Amino acid sequence: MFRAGPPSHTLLRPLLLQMSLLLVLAVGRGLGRASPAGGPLEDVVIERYHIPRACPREVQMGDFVRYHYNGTFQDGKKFDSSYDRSTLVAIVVGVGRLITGMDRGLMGMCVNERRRLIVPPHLGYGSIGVAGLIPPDATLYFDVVLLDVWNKADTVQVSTLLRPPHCPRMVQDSDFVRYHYNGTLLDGTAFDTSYSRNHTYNTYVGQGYIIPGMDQGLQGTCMGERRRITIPPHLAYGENGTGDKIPGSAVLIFDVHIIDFHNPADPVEIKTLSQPPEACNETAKPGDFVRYHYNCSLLDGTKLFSSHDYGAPQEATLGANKVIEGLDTGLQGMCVGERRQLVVPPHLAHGESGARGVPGSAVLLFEVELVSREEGLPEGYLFVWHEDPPANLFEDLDLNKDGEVPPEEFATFIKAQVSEGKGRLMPGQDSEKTIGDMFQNQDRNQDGKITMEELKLKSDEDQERVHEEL
Ligand SMILES: *[C@@H]1O[C@H](CO)[C@@H](O)[C@H](O)[C@H]1NC(C)=O
Ligand SMILES: *[C@@H]1O[C@H](CO)[C@@H](O)[C@H](O)[C@H]1NC(C)=O
Ligand SMILES: *[C@@H]1O[C@H](CO)[C@@H](O)[C@H](O)[C@H]1NC(C)=O
Ligand SMILES: *[C@@H]1O[C@H](CO)[C@@H](O)[C@H](O)[C@H]1NC(C)=O
Ligand SMILES: *[C@@H]1O[C@H](CO)[C@@H](O)[C@H](O)[C@H]1NC(C)=O
Ligand SMILES: *[C@@H]1O[C@H](CO)[C@@H](O)[C@H](O)[C@H]1NC(C)=O
Ligand SMILES: [Ca+2]
Ligand SMILES: [Ca+2]
Repeated sequence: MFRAGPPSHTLLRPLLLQMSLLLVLAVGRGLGRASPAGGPLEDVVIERYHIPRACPREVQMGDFVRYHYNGTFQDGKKFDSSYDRSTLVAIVVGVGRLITGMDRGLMGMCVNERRRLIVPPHLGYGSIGVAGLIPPDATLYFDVVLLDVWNKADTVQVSTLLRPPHCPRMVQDSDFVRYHYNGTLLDGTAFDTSYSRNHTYNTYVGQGYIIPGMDQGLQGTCMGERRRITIPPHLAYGENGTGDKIPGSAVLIFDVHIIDFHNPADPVEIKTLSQPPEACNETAKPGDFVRYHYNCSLLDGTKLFSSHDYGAPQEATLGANKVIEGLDTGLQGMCVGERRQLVVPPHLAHGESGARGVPGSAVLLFEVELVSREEGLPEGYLFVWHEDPPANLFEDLDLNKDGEVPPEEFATFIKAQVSEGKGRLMPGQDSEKTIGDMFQNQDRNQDGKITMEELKLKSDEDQERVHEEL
């Protein structure tokens, strides 16, 4: 509901009298006349018959108010009621736009307070009355309930309900925030809540995507913070309101709970929690095959995934697009035995649309521990020798010396090289599969055996390619 168009700044035109408020508005006023009895003039009598426990603000001269009322004569006969119209009264008080009795009678009122006002004729419609509706010299009785009060000079009010002790960073312009909210009017009527949709409200802040009061009110919040944001109508939906839940000229209260936020420019945040007891010389790098334990949660503590659920560490080749980018980055540079905390923004995780169990645009919190690391091979290689390859490679491969090398001979030879520590296979893949792939690469005519002519080391191939290019 906040995806209003461009923010509106034209909300404070003087309220028109079109609200069809014939009677409580001042009309040709019969003021200054003596009371019928000729004695001193009576003032309006105010009976405050319901005063709410909390009253953060009382009506003052010049405030705008929204209220409901019933107007009756002394005999109880109704002459007017705001309930008979679709809109309640929304008007500025104390400046002569209402009959004087009402202007005075509303002063000092609290939201949700109920008053009975007894308005003598000279503070109402005087000795003239209103033709056909109010007889001359009528005393008027109003039952009034105040629903809203604000002033043109009001700004966004913020009060912190719960601030987490640890707040390394606060929301600022152009951050993307995910939050829950309950929206109510000043009198407590709920108009909307994010919980009814089962997901957070997500938006950029400070860019005019939301009402101006919310753009301001979210600034400076921490992750996990609960805050009450009170927004006057000129920074919300103005004199016309919106939908059927937000009336015109309404003050809005949003209780918000910040789940997370990030900036599209954010990198992965990496914090080492503990180092292994012994110094490590070699840290994980792209191409390495690693095993790691991890716990993954949302920033509000909701647990999502954990390697402990599977009883075995997760395995991955780094830099091979096998895990989300932020996790890959966060695992690089780790020592075996090190523990880290990673905060991964959504553009380096599951993005705007999320994934199974991961809400769209969610920031993820990882705790990772590197369990093992195997040196990777250069890109494109399946096997490398630690030193120079055998001088007569084909003869060594051709175990039975019949001039051809079938898969069995090839596999036997490579496995022997590995077990004798002369070379190693690409980590992270079943060795039978890797050896099978190597055989396929060498058996260039695909007849199931490798000949002397076919056999060629990748390093030589690469060199030839370079020569060709020269
Ligand atoms: C006005 O009268 C209606 C109907 O009797 C009642 O429901 C309502 O509470 C009254 N309003 C006030 C402000 O007394
Ligand atoms: C929200 O979740 C509750 C409980 O899972 C479900 O009853 C309700 O229909 C859901 N509402 C929406 C709008 O998805
Ligand atoms: C409110 O509604 C009236 C009548 O529809 C329209 O003329 C006016 O421009 C609206 N005001 C705002 C601030 O949108
Ligand atoms: C919204 O109201 C519900 C129900 O009262 C409450 O559980 C929740 O914490 C409230 N959320 C906020 C952000 O105030
Ligand atoms: C770290 O490097 C030093 C010197 O290069 C070496 O003596 C030591 O064994 C290495 N330690 C590990 C754990 O590899
Ligand atoms: C994950 O959480 C479990 C307990 O829930 C804990 O024992 C384990 O150390 C955590 N793992 C990592 C990698 O932090
Ligand atoms: Ca052979
Ligand atoms: Ca062949």
